[in-house]
Amino acid sequence: MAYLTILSYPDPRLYRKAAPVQSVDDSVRALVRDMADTMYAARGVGLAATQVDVHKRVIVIDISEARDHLLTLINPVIVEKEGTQYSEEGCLSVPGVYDRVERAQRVKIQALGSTGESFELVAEQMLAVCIQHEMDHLEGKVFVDYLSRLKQARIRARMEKQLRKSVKTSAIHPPIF
Ligand code: GNR
Ligand code: NI
Repeated sequence: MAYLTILSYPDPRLYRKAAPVQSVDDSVRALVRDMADTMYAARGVGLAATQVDVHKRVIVIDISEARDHLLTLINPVIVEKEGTQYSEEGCLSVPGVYDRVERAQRVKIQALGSTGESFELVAEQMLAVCIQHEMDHLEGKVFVDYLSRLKQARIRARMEKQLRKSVKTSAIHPPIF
């Protein structure tokens, strides 16, 4: 198992645009495995490579209750979208922050799976929200960017305060490994 470090908002590396995967080879499959391990350990429903500082168009998602339905999306493209829905979103890169975001109700995407096969998928509700949230990460966008300037400023201040706190505690209690 390999756990990757998840970048925290407002890290500028979250604003980089990811490049398409040229070929789904063993190094990409190893990245998918490490991202899945990291997502499950962090109890997230999705993770984009951008969040672990790898700027390639790779996403893992698992919205199942049993956490046994891994969906891998490589180079995903939205080919159709319709309707609107609002839901409370959270992000592993912005811990503790949840807010309402507008998304398409239904999306049809085309992507490659972990064996390099091309497939289409129609998603609605929660899965559609998750796919749009993760695809935003690949474009260098975080859900916080949709909130008001005031909320963004508050979230930044809170994250910076948390960072200062963790820097202080790690100085007092240096990590053992
Ligand atoms: O774990 C996550 N939960 C979540 C809840 C509502 C909408 C989107 C998400 S994705 C998030 C994991 C994450 O940050 N993925 O980028
Ligand atoms: Ni996220």
